[in-house]
Amino acid sequence: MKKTLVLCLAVMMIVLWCGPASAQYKATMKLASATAPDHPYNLGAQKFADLIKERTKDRIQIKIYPSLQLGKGEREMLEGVQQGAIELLVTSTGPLGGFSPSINILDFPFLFRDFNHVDLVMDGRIGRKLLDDFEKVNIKGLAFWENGFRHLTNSKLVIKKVEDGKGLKIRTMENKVHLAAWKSAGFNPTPMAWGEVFVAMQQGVIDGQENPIAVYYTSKLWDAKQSNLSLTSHVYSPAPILMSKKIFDAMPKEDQKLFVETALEVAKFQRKINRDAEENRLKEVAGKGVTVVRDVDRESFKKAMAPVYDEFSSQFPKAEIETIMNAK
Ligand code: EAX
Repeated sequence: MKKTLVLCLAVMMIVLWCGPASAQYKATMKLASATAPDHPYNLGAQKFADLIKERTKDRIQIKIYPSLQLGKGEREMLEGVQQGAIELLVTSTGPLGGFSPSINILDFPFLFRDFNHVDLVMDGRIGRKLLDDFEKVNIKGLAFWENGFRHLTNSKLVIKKVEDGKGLKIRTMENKVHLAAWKSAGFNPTPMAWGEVFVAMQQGVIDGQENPIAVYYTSKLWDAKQSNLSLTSHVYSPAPILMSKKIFDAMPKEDQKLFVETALEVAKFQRKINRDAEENRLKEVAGKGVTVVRDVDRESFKKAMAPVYDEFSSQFPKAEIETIMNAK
């Protein structure tokens, strides 16, 4: 009895002396992305880094590496996260299906009605499940930040309805659902890592691509002959912030909780700056001579891309899709 008491006292002394485990934990981490420094990915990343630094009283420092500084594409950087060489990554869903297949359910065209619908699903049970599925491949899903609704651009012509773009050579992300959607729409799509797209468009290897306004604007795609921007909003693009599970698990519980909570908090901030900037950016690029097509016949794209739902119905049954579509 006396021995046990002494032991407990000793442990208590050590804990009091050393303080909670987190007090000892110090780290410097890298947070990577594929986009330009002023893209909302990196504005969110800086906010996250600042909050983590403040809330851990400088114990955890996070340095931001935008513009593919840590890899030639999002796939390669995600492999770095799996190995623990890169601690954190904000990425599109482009190559993610190759790591966690369930995430591709978010890549179906015209799945989301609007931003409210998006927030409902991403911040709800479905979103959390899709993030947690990454743990099977040594990746910790923290939260869903935003890329945005994607729009079609090209160097050749004004596109209002899907027929206008038949046979056009466009780049898609390395994403089987996106590729199938554009094939079904009669375009000539080719998957390509983001780092290769700008030069491929400048050299006319491809005629067009599709991305949210923030990517179009912060990557200055009008300098790559993308003078026609059709507001197709044909698919919503989330951007999960992912962490090396090895490094996440090595952090004290308090810090793990802090990372998840702060990532969820920054998601609201990051989505807001992305959405609030869109209209002004459209006006600005129109001022640079870009043809911004607002009256796109979206129904023509929706109809032309609809067959992909059947094409992948064995992997993504109708019921699962409808659960997302009908979320209110
Ligand atoms: O994540 O590859 C893409 O088109 C993505 O939208 C871009 O890399 C930002």
